[in-house]
Amino acid sequence: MPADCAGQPNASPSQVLKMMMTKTKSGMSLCVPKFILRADADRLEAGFLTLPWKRHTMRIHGKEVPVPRLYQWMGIAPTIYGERIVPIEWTPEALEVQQRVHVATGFLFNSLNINLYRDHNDHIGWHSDGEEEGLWEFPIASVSLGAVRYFQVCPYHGNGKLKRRFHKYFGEPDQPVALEHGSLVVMPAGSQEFYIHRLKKRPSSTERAHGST
Ligand SMILES: O=C(O)CCC(=O)C(=O)O
Repeated sequence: MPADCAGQPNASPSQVLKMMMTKTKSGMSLCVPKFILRADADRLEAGFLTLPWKRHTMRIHGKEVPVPRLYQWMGIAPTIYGERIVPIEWTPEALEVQQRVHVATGFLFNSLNINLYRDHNDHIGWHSDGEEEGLWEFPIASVSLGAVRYFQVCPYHGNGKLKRRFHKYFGEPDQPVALEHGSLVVMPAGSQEFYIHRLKKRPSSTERAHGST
């Protein structure tokens, strides 16, 4: 059974910041199911759904294959799948999420990647967020809006470049965690080096979009 998103919802911002920045070998340091309450989460979701969505492609066996989700980016832009991302202007909804996460965690995130999973088939497989993006050094906070989807982390013991192919380097995956409408999950600083993560397909669901910022 997937786990419910349970965490340390009553921790103070300074305790949360410490959990986010200590480079303990933990895949997920914080999970708050009702981080944003229903009415505000609905409003934010409606605003994000109007973004001019884009789609990455990745090269697999010499072919360009579309990534099964849409994205947008605000703030400091990285290179992803070999493509230099062109960020768009921060929207009011994005600034609000940045501010809410800042208040809750004490950390002012400088960029926002927004993913739209259009239906139960959209997903992202096992990966970690890139060393070249500087993300191994910083925590990653993820706010979810829309249909519930399941997020999972797994210890990883190999050389970063071999991540996608060599399951022999994977440890035992944690229980998948339900990302509810308005929930917050944090992967702590340094976790990307030792953990991989994924957002699973949800074949039995008929619900529509899930977005993560
Ligand atoms: O959308 C999510 O919750 C996961 C996103 C993710 O793993 C990524 O974009 O690297």
